[in-house]
Amino acid sequence: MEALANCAVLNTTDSLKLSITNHLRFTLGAYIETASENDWYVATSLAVRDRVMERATQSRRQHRAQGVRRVHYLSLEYLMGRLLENNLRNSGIYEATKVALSEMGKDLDSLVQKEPDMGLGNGGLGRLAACFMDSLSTMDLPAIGYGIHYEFGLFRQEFVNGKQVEHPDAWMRDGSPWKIARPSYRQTVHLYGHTIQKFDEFGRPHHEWVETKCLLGLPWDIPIVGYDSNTVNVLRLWQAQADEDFNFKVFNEGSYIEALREKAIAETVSKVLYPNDATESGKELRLVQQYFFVACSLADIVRRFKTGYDLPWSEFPSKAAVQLNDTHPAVAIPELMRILVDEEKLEWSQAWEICQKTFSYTNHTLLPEALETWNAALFERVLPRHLQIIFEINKRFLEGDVEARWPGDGEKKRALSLIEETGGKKVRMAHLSVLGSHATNGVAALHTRLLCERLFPEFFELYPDRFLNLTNGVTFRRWLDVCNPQLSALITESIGSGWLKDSTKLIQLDRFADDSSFRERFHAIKRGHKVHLAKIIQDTCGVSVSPDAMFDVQIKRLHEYKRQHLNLLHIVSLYRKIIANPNFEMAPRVFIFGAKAAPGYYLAKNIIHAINAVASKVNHDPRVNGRLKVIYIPNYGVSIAERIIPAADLSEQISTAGKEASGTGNMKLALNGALTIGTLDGANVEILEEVGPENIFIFGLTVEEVTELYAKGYNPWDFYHASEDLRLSIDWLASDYFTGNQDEFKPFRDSLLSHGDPFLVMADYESYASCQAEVDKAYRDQPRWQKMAIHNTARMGKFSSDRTILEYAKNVWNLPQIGV
Ligand code: F55
Repeated sequence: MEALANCAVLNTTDSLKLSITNHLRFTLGAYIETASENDWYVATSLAVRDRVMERATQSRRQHRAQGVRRVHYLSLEYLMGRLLENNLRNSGIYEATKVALSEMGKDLDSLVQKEPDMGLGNGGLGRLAACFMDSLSTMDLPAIGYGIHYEFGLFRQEFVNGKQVEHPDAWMRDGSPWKIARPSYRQTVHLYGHTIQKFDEFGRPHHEWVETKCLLGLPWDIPIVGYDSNTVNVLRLWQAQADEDFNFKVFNEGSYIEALREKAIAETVSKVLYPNDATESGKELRLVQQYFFVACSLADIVRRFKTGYDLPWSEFPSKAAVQLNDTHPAVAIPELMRILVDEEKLEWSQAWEICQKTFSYTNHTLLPEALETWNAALFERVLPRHLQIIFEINKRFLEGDVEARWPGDGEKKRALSLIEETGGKKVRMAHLSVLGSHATNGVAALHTRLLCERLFPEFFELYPDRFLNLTNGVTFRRWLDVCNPQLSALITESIGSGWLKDSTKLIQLDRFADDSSFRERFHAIKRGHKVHLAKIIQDTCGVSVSPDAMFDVQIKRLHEYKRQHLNLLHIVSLYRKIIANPNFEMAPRVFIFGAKAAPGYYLAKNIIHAINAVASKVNHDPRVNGRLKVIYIPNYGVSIAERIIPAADLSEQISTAGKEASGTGNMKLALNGALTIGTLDGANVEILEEVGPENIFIFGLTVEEVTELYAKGYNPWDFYHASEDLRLSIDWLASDYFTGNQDEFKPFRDSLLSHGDPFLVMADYESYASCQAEVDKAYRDQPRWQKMAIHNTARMGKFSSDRTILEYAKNVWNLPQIGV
């Protein structure tokens, strides 16, 4: 691999052996003969890290020397998963390391499993940030990711009697070989207090934020290794610490215990990730988390600007782009204004221009309950100066651009205001984000259209040029090369290397769909993964499944809009038909679920229980006779996804049209040769365009039909009465058959009937069930299915996050690609 030629000597088997044994002996103080598997994992990771750090330093030096613009990705979440295997494969030393270890009697593939997942995110948004970090390094773009060093990531899920129970995820209890503390870049953050107006020697007023509480932020750096590239960017995560000086006074007063209590409170700020993936908690600690990491990150960016260059502030945006991953870091906008106006004494209008040029914002949801707002009184208590700044931004906006465009129009002002006035004042973080940025993007074509038409119609009218679409993507390294090395090797053998870095080349695989010997090899790889997953299922769920059955997979957060319950109703219907007719013919299917529910989301938890209850009946009913299995794999996350995705035959993407912004699991599954059954929602629309209607199963209402149905008055009972199949399934599920208690799934049934079925499960059921019958037919024609699967893999080139990130670089950040 050419990119590594300059340090080839470090990457030989002998050199790796020496490094690993040195780390075992000198870093870990272990005897080679008795070192634990974990010691070997740590020593191997450190040996890789040494090689990577060299390149991280070089990248930083190069970026600084060239004075290039950098992107700073601000995200509350990074779902990184495991790093060792990814870093080995990306840096081209996987094989050498495997040999080095095996010569010392160790198996690399079992060592990599020792690594705990770095699960610092909820779902798609957090995993997208991780894919973007991989693509930024691979595409040689100068970038830093900023986030929070959570002590506890997303909770670990367990089932007790079929119900979800949450446990803390202590991912770094034993430390992590990948993170490096950077105490010299520690930052101080202020919170609470109040503001006072003061005057300078010319009688000009300014604001001071006083009597604040202080927190320290300690940065931890994680190197991000690109594939076949020498660029190593970093992910910098902030850990909250107590300010020792602040506590010193209390110590002196003899309140030792009191001082330590303060310290413990300070450290709660980076303690735990909030486990909600679609509703805002409105909790003070969450706001403090947001501001803490934003303030640390901006101070870090400003420090680099001030020490690295001697340029006027007007040049700040030419050195720094800042991307807001949803509204969660949007407090960065008033924070940069505070720095520029209060500390650097810039004029407001100049500061505002700098802000808008610096920031850009990605929206990830249209769901009204997920749009972040903060109670103004709470906001004022935590960040009094920032609320003042937001009011000032709003005043100038409403009296300026809005008044100029729609003179005297109070309705337009109410719609566009940064402050919602009904039911107590609230700060609308999405409006703040659009206004404080030069670009706002949606994450799939359909989503961006709805963003402009429905979520921000007035902003779109006022500033149409600020909106753009950037369809999501996923990194083909982790989601094909690492998780499916067999398929990766087959592709390289067939079309040559290069496709992992230039995904447009993947289309060359398309013609192999007609080659029966290729099809056999493709199928054998899929079957191998199914055998492997069957073993995992046996070990974790105690159920045996056949690798020759269709593996039908729905893996994503548990949410009503994603409609896992639509899937379940269809399963119950099949179960009923099988029992009613012992000769009922169908291709044997294993329905596989993986999903965590937010701990406070009562109905989602009821649905989980229902799936598990149906599973335990179906899996033990002899009448089913091998035709049906239902598996709920506990504790879904990145690493288990890497096992499930290569083994999937069918990918369930069945959200209510208009609700799923993009989806990225849909892309990973299709890339690994699963066929999609899906609605015309999110990126499914674009997947359909790429694979063609003959290679996908589309059903259900379109966005326009959904709107029409709501408008004319939706009554789920109409569908209940019209379909005997649906009626019998729901009533059976809500009976005492599955748990012995007929009220157990009443919340589930009520949500679909008496509570109005907000996500149109009933309305889409018939269309879904008949589409599933088409799937069954297609699967029974194996040559046809294999061809479709190969077309899916071959036609996924568009959905590489490299393509997405190059679009951001060109259309939003104006970033150059810098080879190191
Ligand atoms: C996390 C915290 C809060 Cl407060 C709200 C939402 C989330 C979250 O995890 N959202 C999320 O994952 N959104 C998803 O983003 C993906 C990447 O753009 C999309 O593909 C997906 O459609 C969207 O639901």
